[in-house]
Amino acid sequence: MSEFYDLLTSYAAYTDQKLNELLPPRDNYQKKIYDAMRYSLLAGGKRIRPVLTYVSAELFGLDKEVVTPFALALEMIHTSSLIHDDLPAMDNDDYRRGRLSNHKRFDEATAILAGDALLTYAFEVAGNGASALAESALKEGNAELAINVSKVVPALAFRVGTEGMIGGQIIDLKAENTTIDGDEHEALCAMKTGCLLTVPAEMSALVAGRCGTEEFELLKDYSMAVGIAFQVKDDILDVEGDPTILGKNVGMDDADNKTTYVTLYGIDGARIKLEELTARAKENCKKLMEIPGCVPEKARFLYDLAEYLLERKN
Ligand code: GRG
Repeated sequence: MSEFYDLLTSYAAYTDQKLNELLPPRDNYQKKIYDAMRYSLLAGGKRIRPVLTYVSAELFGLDKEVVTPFALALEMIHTSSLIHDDLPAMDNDDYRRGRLSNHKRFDEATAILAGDALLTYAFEVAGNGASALAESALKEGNAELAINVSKVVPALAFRVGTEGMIGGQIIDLKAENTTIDGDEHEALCAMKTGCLLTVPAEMSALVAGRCGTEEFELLKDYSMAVGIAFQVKDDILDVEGDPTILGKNVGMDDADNKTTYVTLYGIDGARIKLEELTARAKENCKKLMEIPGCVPEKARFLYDLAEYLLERKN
C-alpha cells in the first residue's frame, strides 16, 4: 500500500504545481478575484478527480500529460462548486479544506465571483487543451482522433450541468426539510457527486479512442460506484468524522435536516452500502487487470484507490 500512497501523493503534488502555474498571483486592478480563486484552489484538497483523470488515461496507455488540462479544469470546476456550496444561500458552511470558507475569508459577492471565475477559466483551459490535441491529431492525419477530442469539452459540460452536478444540487436543496425516497436520493448522489467522478473515464476514453469498449464500460461503472461510495462516506463522516481532520464542521446535514444515506439507512446501513459499492468497484478492477490493452498496474492503483476512499478520514 505504501507504493500506492507514494503515487497518490505524487499525483496530488503534480496537480498542485500545475494549478499554481496556471493561476499565478496577480497584482493588477482585479487582484482580489485572483486572490480569492487561489485561496480556495490552492488550499489542499485530495485532488481525487484529477487523479482519476490521469489514471484513467494511463490505464489506456496514454501519458498523464495528455489529459492534464482536463484534469486541472475538473479540479477548478470542483473547487468552484465547493465555494458556491458553502455560501449562506446553499449549505452555509464556515470552514472548508481546513480554513475559512471563501465567503468568510473574503465576502459573499467575491466568493460568488471566484466560483464563477474558476468555472469559466476551467472551460478556457479545457478548450485550449482540446484544441491543441485536435491540432496535433490533424497534423498526423488522424481525423477520427480530432473529432473524438472535440467531444471532450461538451462531455465535461454535460456532467457539470442540469443532468449532472448542478442537477444533483437542486435535488439536494429540495432534500433539506423534505424527505425524498431512496431512489431520488440515489439519483441525487449519482448526479451531484458521481458525475464529476465518472467524467474522467469519459474524457480519457475519448482521447484514447476507447469509447464503447468493454474496458471503458468497466471503468465508468467503477467510477460511478466509487462516486456514490464517496457520497456515502461523506454522509458518514458528517456524523462521526473529526472536524480537525476533515477541515470542516460536522453535523451540518443534521442541522439542515437533510435526507442522507445515514437518515435513510442508519449508520450501519450506510456502512454496508459503502462496502457493497467498494466491492463492486474492486471487482471491476480485477476484470480490468485481465483485459489486453489495459495497463494492469493502473487497474491495481484503482483497486487500492477504492480501498483508500472506503477508509478515508477526510
Ligand atoms: C459552480 C458549477 C457550479 C455549481 C454549483 C453548489 C453546487 C452547484 C454543487 C455542489 C456540489 C457538491 C459540493 C458536491 C459534493 C461533492 C463532495 C463529496 C465534495 C467533497 O469532495 P472532496 O472530498 O473534497 O473530494 P476535497 O476538498 O478533498 O477536494
